[in-house]
Amino acid sequence: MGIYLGLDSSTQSLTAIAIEVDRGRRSVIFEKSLNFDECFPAYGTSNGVLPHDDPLIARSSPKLWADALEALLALFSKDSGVDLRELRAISGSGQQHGSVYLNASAARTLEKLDPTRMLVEQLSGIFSRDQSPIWMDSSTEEECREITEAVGGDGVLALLTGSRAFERFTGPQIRKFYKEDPDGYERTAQIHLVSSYMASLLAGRHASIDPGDGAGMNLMDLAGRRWAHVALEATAPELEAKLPPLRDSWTIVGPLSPYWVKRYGFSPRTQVVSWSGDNPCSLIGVGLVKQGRIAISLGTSSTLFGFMPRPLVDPTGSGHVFGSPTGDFMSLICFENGSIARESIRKAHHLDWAQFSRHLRETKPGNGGGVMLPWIKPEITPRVHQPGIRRYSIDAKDPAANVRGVVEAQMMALAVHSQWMGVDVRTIHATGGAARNREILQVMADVLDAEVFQFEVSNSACLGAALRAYHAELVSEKVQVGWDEVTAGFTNPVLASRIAPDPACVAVYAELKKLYAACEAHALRGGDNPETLIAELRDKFGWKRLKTDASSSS
Ligand code: XUL
Repeated sequence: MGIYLGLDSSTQSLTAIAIEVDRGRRSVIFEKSLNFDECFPAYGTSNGVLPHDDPLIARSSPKLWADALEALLALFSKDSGVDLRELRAISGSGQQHGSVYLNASAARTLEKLDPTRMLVEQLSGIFSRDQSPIWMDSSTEEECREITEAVGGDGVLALLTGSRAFERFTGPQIRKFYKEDPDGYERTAQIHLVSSYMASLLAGRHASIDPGDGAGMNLMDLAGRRWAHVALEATAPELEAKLPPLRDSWTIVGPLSPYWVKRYGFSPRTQVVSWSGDNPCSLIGVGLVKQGRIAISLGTSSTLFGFMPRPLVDPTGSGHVFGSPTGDFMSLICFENGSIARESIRKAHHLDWAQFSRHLRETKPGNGGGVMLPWIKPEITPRVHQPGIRRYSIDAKDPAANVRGVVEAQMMALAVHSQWMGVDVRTIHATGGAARNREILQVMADVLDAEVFQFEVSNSACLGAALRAYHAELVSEKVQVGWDEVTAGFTNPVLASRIAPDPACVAVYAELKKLYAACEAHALRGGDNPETLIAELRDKFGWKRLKTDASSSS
């Protein structure tokens, strides 16, 4: 029998899932989450992000993540009922792109952690930058331009690294830090991703970066899985010396540090396995270990992703190719306005989730020709720097129209912007917190014209991390095992959860998607006012005219 622990250091919380694997028997035996805002209010985060006057800047605290790690492992060691001697390996999943800047004292501090003191107390001297830019930051437009020019254009960078330059990607963030605080950059000995930082805290030594998360930096040669020198040079001087090595996702970083062994009674034989990004981990957690299906994760961000045997770069420039933790590739598109946009509409109309769902049930697909662009935060896909909700033919005060508006917009954006992947989507694996909501998933099925399945474990990133820990241990013991075998019994969708697309609704959305694309074009690129199109749809589907008919934004 073996027990494997997965941790997920996401934007808003730290979660743990422990799995037990005993020949035929496979089960999740522990699951617990600590919400950053609620459990660690002293850091002053809101939805896991530190306050800042500039809406384009989004940072969090690496000390908060360390505090959460200690609190969760303390709780796991005391309350899980797990025999810690059976815990073979721990791996994790980190919010992608976020970076942590450590000085030269970090290596020694990590190695000599004192088990009589709290972790975070001992870390105060190791940072060359107190705050970590995270994936929601979109303040590096200038740095993206500079890097792109230096490497020879969007296409060159995308072919090399899997993505054109994106504001939230780690390379542009590093360049901004180097330009704004050259002394701080000089003092930086090691730049970690959230994933490799958390693994370093567990192992008491600097951990490597895996190709899943490394591909979210605009710094990794995607096909070669090594640092891309031309990109490093375009980003900041002496950068390679400050980056951890790139290693396979199944790399064993080392045994759990004596700190955790002495302070909380963990076994010195428990291995720390390389962490990866949350989306690569989710790919494993929903069982996408070969081509054919896609998954949609409805978390803080919305992401749509799929397994890819060979890297196929997005010619439209909005998608990414990352490494898959299986050693292959994955395609992904990311939308920043995920749970925060749904939550903000829900709160603005004083609804609980049951009322939110009721509005979805009781309103008709197509929203009477109304379209919302719910860009409450700056948006990644499409690129939107000036946040604000845009409404077309939706009354800002009508709760039902706004609920349907936000959900339909999110699903239509997923459909419209994923076409480059060229996947004929028949089946979607839905994951993330909001994938528990069947009304939201019905809209997903109808807009994307695909069957949608739910999973027993909604945090697929965390489950994927636990499965990666299991896989790495097998690899280290030279056991020949396929990913199908690793994931079997954990990642099968719940067959009874199937949500089928309704052909009548699919027909409505086929038209509404065109309207949605026209609204995006109007809002962002000065395209034609979509009113004529709205009127045509009203005639076609017999929808009534709204009093507040003109395009509105607020
Ligand atoms: C992916 C992305 C987000 C974060 C969320 O590129 O930016 O999905 O990984 O944690």
